[in-house]
Amino acid sequence: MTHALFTRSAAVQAAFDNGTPIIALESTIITHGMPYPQNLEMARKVEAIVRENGATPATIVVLDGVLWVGLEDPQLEKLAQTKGAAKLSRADMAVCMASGKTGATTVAATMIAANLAGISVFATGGIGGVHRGAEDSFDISADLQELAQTAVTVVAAGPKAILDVPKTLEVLETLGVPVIAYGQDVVPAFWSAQSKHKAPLRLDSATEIARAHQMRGALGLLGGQLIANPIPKDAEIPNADMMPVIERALQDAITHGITAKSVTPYLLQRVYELTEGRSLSANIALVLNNAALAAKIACELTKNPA
Ligand code: PSU
Ligand code: MN
Repeated sequence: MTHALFTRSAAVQAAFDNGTPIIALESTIITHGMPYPQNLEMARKVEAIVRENGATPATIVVLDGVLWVGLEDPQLEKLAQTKGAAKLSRADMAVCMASGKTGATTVAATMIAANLAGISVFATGGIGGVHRGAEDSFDISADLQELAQTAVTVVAAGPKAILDVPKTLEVLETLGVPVIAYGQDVVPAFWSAQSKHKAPLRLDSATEIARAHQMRGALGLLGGQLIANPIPKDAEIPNADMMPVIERALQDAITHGITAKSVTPYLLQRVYELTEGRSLSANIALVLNNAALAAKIACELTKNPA
């Protein structure tokens, strides 16, 4: 079970040996994206939904220098209560592993690990992107570069609405990353199903998404695809309600001098406080919805291998 670079859980190893579908899941959402105990509840529910849809969940994290692909429940429980885990992206993953430390993987680092472990589909909440005010701060998430170079299909509810969504879409286009809205013509806005931004691409079934993933590989194109899956209507917070909350959270981040890696966790926490928990319920609902779609895509890939 131990490979040179990573360790698979028993369930992920079995799925790998049997050639059954596996879904990668990230851990930053657990350690930096949601408070305890809701983070643990979310992580368990996501794993359950992946299983219900015919795939095996592989939560990815670095624990004491070991890159895990799939966790046993006691590891998940411990991780959800871990304070001070690093937030790992492409830049810091190797240092964390080499120094025997613990770090949670962002979208970028999870894609790297998934690709190493032969996993093609990954479900999360929202990807990082171009932050508002990036013209001054230069704060652009490494998630975008990763999508451009690592062949994993990422299912998310769009870029997080705290970001500059049009600039994020422009950068993705420049990098050659397909942004595919699932079943609608506009890019979803994380907590809200709709936005005013037209989606560059649209597909309406898991089968077509799996086919597009394979077609990219066949064409020899580097990189993955971003599937923008709208939050279910009954769980969404309308854009009009979220706008003032996001504005206020962004102002507070400036007032408190929040920069770099702390920006996204700070904004998510502030939005949670300002919505009195409503944003968290929506965030959990959209992650579950993404996990179900991701599992269906992975099943299609297994059914019809390229
Ligand atoms: N999706 C969520 N909550 C999160 C994240 C995604 O619903 O906390 C995390 C992901 O790990 C993503 C990161 O990669 O936020 C983006 O951070 P940054 O903007 O610092 O690149
Ligand atoms: Mn950043």
